[in-house]
Amino acid sequence: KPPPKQIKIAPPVTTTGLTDVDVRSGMQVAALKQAVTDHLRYSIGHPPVATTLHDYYYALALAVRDRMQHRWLNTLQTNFDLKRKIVCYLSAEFLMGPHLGNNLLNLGIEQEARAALAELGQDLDIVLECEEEPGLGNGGLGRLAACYLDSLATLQRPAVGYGIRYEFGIFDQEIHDGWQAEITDKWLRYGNPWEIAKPEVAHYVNWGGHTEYYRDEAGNDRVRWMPYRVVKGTAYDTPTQGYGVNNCNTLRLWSAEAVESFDFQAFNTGDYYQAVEDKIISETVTKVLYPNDEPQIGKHLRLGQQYFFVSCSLQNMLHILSLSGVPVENFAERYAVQLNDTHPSIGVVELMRLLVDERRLDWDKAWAITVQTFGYTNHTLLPEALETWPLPMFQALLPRHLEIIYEINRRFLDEVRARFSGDEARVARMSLIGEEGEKCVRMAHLAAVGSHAINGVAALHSDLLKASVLKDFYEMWPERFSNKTNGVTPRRFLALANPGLRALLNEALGEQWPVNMEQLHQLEAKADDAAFRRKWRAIKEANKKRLADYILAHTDIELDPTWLFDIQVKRIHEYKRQHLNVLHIVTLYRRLKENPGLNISPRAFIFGGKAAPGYFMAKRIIKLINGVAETINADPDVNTRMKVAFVPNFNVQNAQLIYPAADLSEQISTAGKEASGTGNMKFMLNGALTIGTLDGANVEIREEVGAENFFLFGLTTEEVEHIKREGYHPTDCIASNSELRTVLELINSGYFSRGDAEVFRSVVNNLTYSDPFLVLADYAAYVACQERVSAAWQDKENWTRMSILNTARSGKFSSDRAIREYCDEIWNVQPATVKL
Ligand code: GLS
Repeated sequence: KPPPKQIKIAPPVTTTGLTDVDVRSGMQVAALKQAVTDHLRYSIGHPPVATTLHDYYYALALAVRDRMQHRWLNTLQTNFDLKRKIVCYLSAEFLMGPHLGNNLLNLGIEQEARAALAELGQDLDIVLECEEEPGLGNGGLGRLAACYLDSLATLQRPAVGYGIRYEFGIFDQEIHDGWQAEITDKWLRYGNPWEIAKPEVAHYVNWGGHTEYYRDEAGNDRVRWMPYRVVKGTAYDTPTQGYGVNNCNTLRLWSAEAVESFDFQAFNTGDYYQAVEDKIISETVTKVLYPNDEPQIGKHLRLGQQYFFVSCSLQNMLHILSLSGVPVENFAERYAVQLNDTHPSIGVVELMRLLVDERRLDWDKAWAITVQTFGYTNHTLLPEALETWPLPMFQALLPRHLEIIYEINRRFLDEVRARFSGDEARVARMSLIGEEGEKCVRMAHLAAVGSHAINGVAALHSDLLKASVLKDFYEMWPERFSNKTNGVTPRRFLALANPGLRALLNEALGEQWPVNMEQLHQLEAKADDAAFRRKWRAIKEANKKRLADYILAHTDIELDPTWLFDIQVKRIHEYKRQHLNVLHIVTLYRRLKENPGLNISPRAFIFGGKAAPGYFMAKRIIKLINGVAETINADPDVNTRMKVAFVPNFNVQNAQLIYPAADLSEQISTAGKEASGTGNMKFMLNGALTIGTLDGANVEIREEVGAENFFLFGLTTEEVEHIKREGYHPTDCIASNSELRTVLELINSGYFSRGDAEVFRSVVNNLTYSDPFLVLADYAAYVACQERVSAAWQDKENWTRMSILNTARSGKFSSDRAIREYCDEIWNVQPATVKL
């Protein structure tokens, strides 16, 4: 066929005088209004009588996406033209949160959109609430990936986030009679205006079967993988807009589909039902996110998910490389691939397979490219979270990969023996195959061997990594190790979440602080200005009012915004010690009951967080919080001075209401257990004071804000280890502390469970006879520290001073700082300015 004739089409002029170009890309009120109207009519198509609020949300989202599309295409073209190295962030989770508000902010068109909707009789804030957030992550690890995408685009770094398009994200949590109930997250139910399906961008992924050896035309021995099943992965792209720049990067999520042609055999033999069943099996790969945060879940399907998205992503990189005419030998010059924990670490083996089996590179060359390409971030030291896969399961799913692992391991262990001759114990410890008990593949070792850079996520964590789980690897390759303290995006978690504070900061500092957080230091001088402090307090109180309204609407619990808001929101886990918080609450409750005249600072204790559905103790802790809340909130002797609320379904959307409303941030994990934490940073940014242990990034938060502005308590990592080594007996803590004993007895008696003494027996017994996270060992120090908090709260002016200093000194915890460090020290990726 001859190529289509080139014709020039004049942009049509609409009745409002806007050109079509303006309607698709104009940033003014009139263009946005016309765009919303057009999308209502042409993309959604409900008659006016049937138009819903959600339709307005959808139409505005599409209008915003059009504006991003324009920037996105320019970004892709610029990156292509400049031949820049690209960051590929491989993550099984991206907890993006609602897009619309953030995209309006990053494009700088919030006011315009608000005005456009107002002209259509709609309120932007109400329309924003219609968005169903994509909860494609469990907690900190997935949200970190989302913050990093925001910073990569804002810092103009070419980047792609590669992950999985789960049909069901993290479950929605409801509270029924104090217990957590899990509801399927049908986030795609009403469509997703942010993604663009790319059915033509597809890759095929093999599963199972066996391998065959053959000799190629040149006489070289080669391996062919004869799979049992082939699954097709198709791309869904979500543009991620940088703040105040034109750069708009890509989040590319893969969705699994059946390969029709693969089923022909079944169709032809008339086995239609078998063919349909195969289709269903293929499509389950990307059905659901596993709702476990820290502990690994050793499920066959989970390994399948990991391999599926990693294989699609690497094939995609190779494909784009060849489209660009770049030889495969230059792969590592064009791509910096980061492994977000071990979940994508099968990528090390898959890249070797693609290079050696499919591109026919020789092993040494392929290995050099692989190690140069990958970086590995470790996010946890908890032993139960370190991924290993039983050999039989691994072999059944990925037979070729196991062979490659054996070869990597053989060469690697030779190296170990050459360096540490005679040390066979070390060889066994470092092997990619674990042989004590059931044989398994150790994914952290694979990631460490296959990466040129290995990092932890806070200074303390990176040090512990070198001293514990990766000690042998540190001794082998000290130059590979570094620390990259986590960060959070100040755009979403300050500018968007806290509009009151944003306005005050703009007034005090100008409008550059969201991209230059070091400027916040200028606030330090304002901390001594009484008028500024008054404004600061008014903003905090308005935020507390906003949260109190939300909590009232969702729990029927009424909180007084003048009280101290003491908040702990995060996944429920024993190491995070929500139950330590509860012990303090019950202590305070008892003190008030015994001594009604006691002078305490009135406090609202607020909790939020999901428990893994199979985590027995975490679910009891939720019930305990709700049981204590029910009793206290109903007790007129105390409920004018203390109340407890559990916010159901903690997610990114309500987090944006919660962080700005906090006076006190609870960061009370057992020292040495929380790798970093990022909630701690979001609270600090919004002017909360921290009560915390020397764990994760708390250490650096305290360093930045100054010891006098941080409530420190508890055992240090060394003390924790020492006590554990010596043999820890929680009963000793109880014997020496009568108040603690009474508190535990009260909980055990059924007092907080309507007389049913069974409900919390397991929690109390666990603390009494085992207490793996030293809750009781830290109890007395925690209660004493909380008394210091109460005393400090009495001095409003000084509290406000400390609050201002927290925000003023939070600049280090911007994800921009973290991403600059990754770009400069691991990825070697330069900015590319995008012009329209
Ligand atoms: C986590 C850690 O538990 C957090 O401390 C850390 O802040 C986060 C991001 O680095 O990663 N690891 C994990 O498996 N889930 C997390 O949230």
